[in-house]
Amino acid sequence: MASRTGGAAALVLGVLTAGSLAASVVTPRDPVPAGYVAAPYYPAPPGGWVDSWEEAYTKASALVSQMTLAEKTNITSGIGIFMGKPCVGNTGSAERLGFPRLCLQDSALGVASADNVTAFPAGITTGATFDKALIYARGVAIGEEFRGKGINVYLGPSVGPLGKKPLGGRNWEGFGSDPVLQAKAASLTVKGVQEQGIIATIKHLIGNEQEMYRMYNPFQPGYSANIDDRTLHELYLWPFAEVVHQGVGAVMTAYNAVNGSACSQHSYLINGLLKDELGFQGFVMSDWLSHISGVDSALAGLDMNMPGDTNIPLFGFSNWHYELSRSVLNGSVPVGRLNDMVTRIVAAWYKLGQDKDHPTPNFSSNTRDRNGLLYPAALLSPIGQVNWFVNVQADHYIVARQVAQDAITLLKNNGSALPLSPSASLHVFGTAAQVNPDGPNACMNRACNKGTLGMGWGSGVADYPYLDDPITAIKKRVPSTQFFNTDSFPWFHPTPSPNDTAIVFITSDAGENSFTVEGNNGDRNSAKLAAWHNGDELVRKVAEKYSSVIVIAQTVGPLILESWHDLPSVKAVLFQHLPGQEAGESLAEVLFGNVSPSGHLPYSITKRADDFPDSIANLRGFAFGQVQDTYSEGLYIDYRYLNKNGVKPRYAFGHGLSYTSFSFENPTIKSVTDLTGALVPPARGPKGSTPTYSTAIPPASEAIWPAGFNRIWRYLYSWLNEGEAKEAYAVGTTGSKKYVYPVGYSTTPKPAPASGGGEGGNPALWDVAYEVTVTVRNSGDKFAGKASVQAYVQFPEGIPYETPIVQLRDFEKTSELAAGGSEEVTVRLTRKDLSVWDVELQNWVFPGANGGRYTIWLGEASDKLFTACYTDTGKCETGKTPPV
Ligand SMILES: *[C@@H]1O[C@H](CO)[C@@H](O)[C@H](O)[C@H]1NC(C)=O
Ligand SMILES: *[C@@H]1O[C@H](CO)[C@@H](O)[C@H](O)[C@H]1NC(C)=O
Ligand SMILES: *[C@@H]1O[C@H](CO)[C@@H](O)[C@H](O)[C@H]1NC(C)=O
Ligand SMILES: *[C@@H]1O[C@H](CO)[C@@H](O)[C@H](O)[C@H]1NC(C)=O
Ligand SMILES: *[C@@H]1O[C@H](CO)[C@@H](O)[C@H](O)[C@H]1NC(C)=O
Ligand SMILES: *[C@@H]1O[C@H](CO)[C@@H](O)[C@H](O)[C@H]1NC(C)=O
Ligand SMILES: CC(=O)N[C@H]1CO[C@H](CO)[C@@H](O)[C@@H]1O
Repeated sequence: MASRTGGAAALVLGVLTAGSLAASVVTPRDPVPAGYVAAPYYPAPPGGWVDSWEEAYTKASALVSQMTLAEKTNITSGIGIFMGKPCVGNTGSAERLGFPRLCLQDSALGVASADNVTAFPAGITTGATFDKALIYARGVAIGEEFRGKGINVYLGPSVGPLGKKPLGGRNWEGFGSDPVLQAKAASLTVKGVQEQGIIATIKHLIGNEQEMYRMYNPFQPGYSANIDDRTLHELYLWPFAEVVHQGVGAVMTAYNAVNGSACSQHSYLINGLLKDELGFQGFVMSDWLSHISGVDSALAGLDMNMPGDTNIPLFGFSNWHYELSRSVLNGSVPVGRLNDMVTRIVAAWYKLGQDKDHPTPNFSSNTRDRNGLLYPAALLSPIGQVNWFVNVQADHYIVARQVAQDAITLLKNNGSALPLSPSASLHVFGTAAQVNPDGPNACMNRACNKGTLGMGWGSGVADYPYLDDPITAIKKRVPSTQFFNTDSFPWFHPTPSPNDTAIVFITSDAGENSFTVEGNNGDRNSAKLAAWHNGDELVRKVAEKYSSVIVIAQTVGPLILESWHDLPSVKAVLFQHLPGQEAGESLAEVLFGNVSPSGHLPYSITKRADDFPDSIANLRGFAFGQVQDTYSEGLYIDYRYLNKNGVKPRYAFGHGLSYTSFSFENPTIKSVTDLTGALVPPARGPKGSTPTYSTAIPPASEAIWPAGFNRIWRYLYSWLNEGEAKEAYAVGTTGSKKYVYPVGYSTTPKPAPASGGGEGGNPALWDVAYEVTVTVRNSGDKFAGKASVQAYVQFPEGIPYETPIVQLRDFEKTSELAAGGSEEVTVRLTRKDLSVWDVELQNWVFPGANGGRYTIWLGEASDKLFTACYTDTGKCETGKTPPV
């Protein structure tokens, strides 16, 4: 979503620039390339037919049936941006019936714009742990903090962008450039958060792989991500399916378009894929200020408009609220659609138990003072207490530090340069070793890269309560450490002794396009994959003088390391990713060998940026009309592309070293559900029933302003003037004017898709087909350590589908194994893991149905697969040559 204050400003500026450029020349859209179609899909499938939601829907329909029209439309829309009350998004209420305003708050890594909260490590850092238990524990802690602040809806986690473009600005908010890593990390996060009674929001649906040109404005549509059906199912939609299967309460659409149609009003995407095929039962909200139509977005399946305004905010206008009341009275939006919208929202509220003892918000997104404007955007606003300074941190620093520590990814360690001895002579270079001298929160929305880089910028941030920086933790262990707080090699520098070890900190930042930082407009469009502040040159200079150099990167994503990686003095390279508030001790514990590093790369690091094709390596630049971002690489992103094309990366997806070594012993494979002969999943069951309400247009009186109501200026309401309400009602009941419905609009329900049937799709897709078990031994003799077990599938040869050579399907991490110690680890492969999306059948097909050997490869990285198990023979082998 757009950030606190920058979003609106940036949007307005963007409009002005585009306008003065050439308003008359701009055509509405450049053509979407041939073959990409946003097909109509109507009507919106109502929610409530899945068993696990039945109780919530029963309660919801009892409440909704008592609501007036204005109460219903009040709940589906926000009250307006910066209206206080007090979150980044706030719905209207139906107070008469005890339904409160809902508070929706950023960010994916902790409570944004609030005091006394934990700044957790970012998604990309969390993904790098490859540790399910830890990912879940972080979700629990995040959920506790959102609850403690009285929030209803957590605006996370993010799995879109998926991370196909290394330069993309918001990849760091998600968990890594692989659908399964994203899917499992996001669903464990959702589980942890929702168990605390907070509605989680999976975002952004879909194709938001770059920041530039993502937004619609009156002069230019947002870019169109053109994605074919199979690629959408097997890559970009996969994590959404998994998280819907987990029971997520909310989905946020993306700013951009897919196949030419804006995601917030894309009927095929929302009605077809999300609500029918994936059986999503919660509610769908727009991203902030991306709502561009009233009737059409409702018909397309959108349920909530955030933050309520039209896409030019602060004029007191909304496409919904009073307009939605009008659209129902005048018959353009069927009453049943509105009832479904409200019921979905109210059902999610009941499902998460928010009708019982849910705290009310006790903080303000708009100020850190105790008292503030109650309606900041209203100008003439009463003042009152807005912050109660509730400390929600508990002991969450422990899980935050554990994630930061277990994410640290040791890429290179030549000659066992690491760990360091406490008697080492250390010279530290780079401003990132120390917290920003102006304070860790000095820049609004972290829109600067100064000092330790613990998170990217934009709406996906939280305020640091403190930032434990690396230099403090290093000096605690080696007080004699010399620190050169500079990103340029000092012009006068005495020749170091051969015993001196240099540690060089470098960074690379990115964020949301509401801010431009050092020429980077959200995406890394200016810095590209080089370290910021000439960090690569700093490393080279240090490497000239010192005989032992350790490079530490705080980074949003991959960097090109080639200009210094192979210099003889560069002994070790570590990625801290984005460590959040616990950047110091977590690192020092690893540097000094108290723990072995155990993080693994959640993306590949190539030798050159153009080792990837143009559609991955480059951002789409300006075009008159709609920018077209066509996914011509299909399934082949990250390691899938590199493997197919025989391009050796510098470091492959999943790579990460330890101070010790591990062996995989006694692998076994067990068939759990026999899928022989079952090309497609068993036929789905019929949909359960959904709530029924009267379909009659409600009387105009239900939407008329109450007498003497004291309106707040620019606050968005759901009422109409008496004349307007009566006029609309007359249109609706006499049919005197007809709404021009979108092409393909229909009120006849479509047949239930064969690939659906439960939350996330056909329930049989989650049947476990095989379990693979292996004993992992710490084969070193000195250090304890945690091992990552990654399971990749290789499809049978000769099947009629081209598939990537290997694809991650499951992962587990061992507990800390003492030298010589071992642990049994089991990974699981479901029917879906062994299937491909068949675009003709519109179903998941299991090409091994008539035999055919799947190989399940196990290893510590995508290029270290030395153990193989075969589904046809049920046998396993170790010491194999990896397939890539
Ligand atoms: C995009 O277009 C392709 C090709 O026509 C189609 O298969 C796919 O379903 C479309 N996706 C969406 C979300 O409309
Ligand atoms: C809509 O919500 C606002 C904010 O909570 C409230 O003041 C107003 O009374 C609500 N309208 C209706 C019809 O309940
Ligand atoms: C603030 O938080 C506390 C504790 O979570 C909660 O009990 C309370 O209702 C919240 N609201 C206010 C206004 O204090
Ligand atoms: C009904 O109201 C909506 C919202 O103002 C408007 O877009 C639509 O065109 C109206 N329909 C008719 C038939 O007038
Ligand atoms: C490791 O260091 C040794 C000696 O400094 C050098 O000969 C060797 O090439 C290095 N290996 C790598 C992989 O950098
Ligand atoms: C370097 O370390 C060795 C072994 O610890 C020591 O004998 C030697 O004096 C040190 N040299 C310098 C220049 O400090
Ligand atoms: C315990 C704690 O961190 N309390 C802080 C909560 O926020 C207020 C305002 O920022 C601080 O003054 C407290 O120290």
